[in-house]
Amino acid sequence: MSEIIVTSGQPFTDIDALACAIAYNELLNLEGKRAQTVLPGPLNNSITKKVKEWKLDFRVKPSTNKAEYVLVDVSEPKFFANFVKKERVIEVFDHRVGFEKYWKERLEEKSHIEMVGACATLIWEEFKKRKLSNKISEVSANLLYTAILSNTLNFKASVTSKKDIKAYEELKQFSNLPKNWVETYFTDQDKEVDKDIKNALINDTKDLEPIIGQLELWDSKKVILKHLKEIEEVLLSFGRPDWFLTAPSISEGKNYLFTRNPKMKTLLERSINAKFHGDIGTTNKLWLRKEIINLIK
Ligand SMILES: [Mn+2]
Repeated sequence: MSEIIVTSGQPFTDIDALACAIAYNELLNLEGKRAQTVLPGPLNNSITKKVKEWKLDFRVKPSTNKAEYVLVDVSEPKFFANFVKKERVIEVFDHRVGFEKYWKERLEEKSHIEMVGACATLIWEEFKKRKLSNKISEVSANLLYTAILSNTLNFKASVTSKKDIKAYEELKQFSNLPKNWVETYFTDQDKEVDKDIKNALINDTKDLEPIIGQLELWDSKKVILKHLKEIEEVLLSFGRPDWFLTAPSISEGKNYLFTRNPKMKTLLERSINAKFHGDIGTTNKLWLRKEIINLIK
């Protein structure tokens, strides 16, 4: 029997990909199967210092090329890690649209693509289906729990589904996290962004028409007002005048927006009902960038 490689294969690894890969590897091991977790991309901001202190068992390169592959938090073949042999993929878990039919035809019931807030929710459902939820380790439960929190922006993002809420509640009993974990987890990310806002923004800007920078923060008002000059420098460096920043403020459930461009202000007022005072705008609910893009297209 060849070994199974559980991987995600995005250029960056976020908490959802990390959680899904490690927890699913554990589920395979509980069933007596040999597996390894391979995550080649660098870990992004959503994997905080405290998360990194947990015993995270993964490698960045596969130790074998005679493997079968399970993909988590990704389903579009062009984003798979380059070592993945597409014809040897045996199972896929994802929460993105576009490749449901493709994988259903190839993998049938081993294709798990559903539009939930976090892929971690689908992995937890798999533990239950396979009657191994009581055997989940504390680290895997902590990871899945945190991934749901992160991908749903503390349940304030509109991608949040009932299944995410249920999984989160069920995982709590198997996890071991401090009482104030929600706030600690998000404010730790705010601190990192505050230390190096330029880098954080460069890594989360989409060079579209217009250029849209994003910073997802617990308290985005506090962080962005301090750094307006740096934010403007980064977004102007893309070379065009049509730019804006969108900064979901998770604790408040709304976005702060920043642009100096009157055309962009009008666009945001019309599309997401933003209210501008000078160059700073606010919304009355929390918007993800992908939702804003769909509306301004
Ligand atoms: Mn995800």
